[in-house]
Amino acid sequence: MTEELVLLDHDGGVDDYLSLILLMTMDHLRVLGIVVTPADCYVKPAVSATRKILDLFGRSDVPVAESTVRGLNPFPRIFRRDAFTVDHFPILNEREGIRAPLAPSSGQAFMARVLRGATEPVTLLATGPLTTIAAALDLAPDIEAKIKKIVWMGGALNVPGNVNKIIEGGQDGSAEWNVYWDPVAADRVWKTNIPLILCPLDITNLVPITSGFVLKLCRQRRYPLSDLAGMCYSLVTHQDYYAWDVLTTAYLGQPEIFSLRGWETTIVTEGASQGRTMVVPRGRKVLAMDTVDLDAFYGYLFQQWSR
Ligand SMILES: [Ca+2]
Repeated sequence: MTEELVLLDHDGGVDDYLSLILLMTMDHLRVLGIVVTPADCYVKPAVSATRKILDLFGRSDVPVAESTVRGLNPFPRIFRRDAFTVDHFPILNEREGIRAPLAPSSGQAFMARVLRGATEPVTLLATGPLTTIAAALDLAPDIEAKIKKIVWMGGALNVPGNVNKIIEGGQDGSAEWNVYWDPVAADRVWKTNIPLILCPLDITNLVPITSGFVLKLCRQRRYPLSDLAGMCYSLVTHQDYYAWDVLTTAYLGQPEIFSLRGWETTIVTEGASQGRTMVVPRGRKVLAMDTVDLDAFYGYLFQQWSR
């Protein structure tokens, strides 16, 4: 069996580093590169932290690229500053200098180049907005054929969104943040024929990060990955936090613990519902993660991070 080729496009939030820390434990995948989309982060420290995590894994061969796209609805600054903290974690800075290469081109150009050069279609794992993917498709429309599927943390199908009505005045609360950041980009991807597998809020609502979970991870701190993951989670224990991106990523490692369900959907790009992933008859067909074996999911995290 050939290895599955994967390109990760993340947006630098705490959850995104945890996803990277999980993804890099999956020995059956070949990670071709990592793109950082400047959404839920400040991008320089997010790129730096990403490269340092690769170095920690001994995977300094994996290139990292900085996307230069912009969103329509920026994430609040208070969410974005965690990138600076993670970039200064002691475990990521024992050694001076960074080895994992920084791609000389923009993240979107890098994505297009990697996909064009891939020997077979590539799975895109996207844990942030779809803007970089949309930009890469605009740069190089032929890469659509090289994308096997997009596994995306995004959308809220039959539950409320997580864009706060008060912080984001004028919105109706139906949008999920990764769509809301750039609904036009999501719509661009919706208009392709690329198979889409969503990990929407409908299922991520089942995986809150509890204090008990974080403390259990701390009990196995003797493993460097548990120490690092525990540090990341400690930054978010004061707020309502979910394993949004981590659950999405776990699908690549343990698809058999999930069930999928098909939906017909459209992206609302304007007005008070912009960023809503609306279920409509004859809409764009997507698959969404529908159920997950929770014990198996948490067990998988504790197992993968025991190294
Ligand atoms: Ca993210």
